Parts: sequence; C-alpha cells; structure tokens
Amino acid sequence: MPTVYGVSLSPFVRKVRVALAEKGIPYDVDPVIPVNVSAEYRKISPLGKVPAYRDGDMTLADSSVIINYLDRTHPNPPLYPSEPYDCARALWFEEYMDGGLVTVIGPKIFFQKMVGPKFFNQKTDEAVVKKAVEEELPPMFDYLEGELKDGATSLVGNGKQLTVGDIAVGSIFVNLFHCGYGIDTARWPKLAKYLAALHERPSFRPLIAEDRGMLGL
Ligand SMILES: N[C@@H](CCC(=O)N[C@@H](CS)C(=O)NCC(=O)O)C(=O)O
Repeated sequence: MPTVYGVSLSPFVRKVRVALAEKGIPYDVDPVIPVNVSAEYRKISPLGKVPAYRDGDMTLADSSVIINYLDRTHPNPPLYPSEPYDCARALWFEEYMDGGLVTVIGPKIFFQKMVGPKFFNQKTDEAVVKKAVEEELPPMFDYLEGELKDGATSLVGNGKQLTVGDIAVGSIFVNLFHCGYGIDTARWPKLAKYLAALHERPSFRPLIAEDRGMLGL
C-alpha cells in the first residue's frame, strides 16, 4: 500500500488524499508534522515539507508532483482535462491556491486561530485575522465567483469535470471553514454552492470529519 506522509490539517496533504480517494487508491498515512523533521524524512522530502509520498521503492515530494504521478499511474478519473486550455486553467487554479489563497488563509487565519493557540500555546493576533478576513479575502472570492459558471461544480471548462484545480481550491477552504468562517451566499452565491458541493464529495467529507475530531470542533 502506498504511504502519504503529512498531517491531515495541511491543505497540501488534503489535496493528495482527496486525489487518492477520487481515484479509489487505498493508502496509509504517516502523520509527519513539518517542524524539525528527521534526516530520514528529508531524504524523501528534501525541503522538509509535507506531503511526501511512497509507492514501493519510489518516493516523491510536493502535492502537485504527487498528483501528477497519480494521474499517470491511475488515469481514471482524469484530474487534468485533455483539452490544452482547460488543462492549463486547471493548473492555474492549483497555483492560485498555492500562491494566493494559502498565503492568506494559512498563516493569517488558520495558523492564527487554530494551530497557534491549540498546538503552540500562542495567542491569536486578531488584527491580522480581521485584515485577512475583511480586506484580503473578499477580492479573492470576487475573482473565483467571476470564474464560475452558473451551477458549476468545477472552475474549468464546461464546469462539470473535477480537476486538480478544484481539489486544490476546495482543500484550502476546508481550513478557512474550520475557523468558523463561511461564504456569504448573497454576495458570492456561485462560490458558496460550488464549495458546498465539493466538500460533500465522498473524497472530502471523511477528511473534514477527521480534522474536526482532531481540532475538537
Ligand atoms: N508546494 C508544496 C507546499 C507544501 C507546504 O508548504 N507544506 C507546508 C504544510 S501546509 C509545510 O510543510 N511547511 C513546512 C515548511 O515550510 O517548512 C506542495 O504543494 O506540497
């Protein structure tokens, strides 16, 4: 059985686990916490980050790399559209998560509200959270709302095929929702419906429940 290395609260670990579930691949989890990782772990993940992945003798690091590998070894269902522009757009939304949404939701909201107080005995900096929630996230929500077609369950193409971009975007919103925030359905109706449908998928639902147990929610 392959192994996913990384604690489940990480949006990047969640990305990989959702992709595995969508493809019906059974796996084990080794819940590595990416702080002062062992020299042994650095051999698998030279940057010391999670997730990493082991498939027999082969090891990989980085969620994007791992999901690309999974899509080649287990092509069904495909997580990268075959049409070139749609595929590029799927990759763009994956990057928009990593380079955009994560930079606000990760350190400024999820770390401040959950990880710091619960695991590192640190107080929440409410000013940082307030600025992120009130000023930094709304333009990102506006952007995503504008990219979604009516009733779309995917950001890409005809709005129907789940892609790596949807998994990435859906994954980081799990961290936001764990902090008690939601999406204003009057202001961002398409985004709210899109995320609700994503998080209801059998690939996301058990992972969200697992996190909630860990966070005592
Ligand atoms: N681009 C990487 C990002 C992974 C990442 O930043 N993981 C975080 C946890 S959410 C981590 O391991 N941080 C520890 C560190 O940066 O040293 C991926 O897609 O896997």
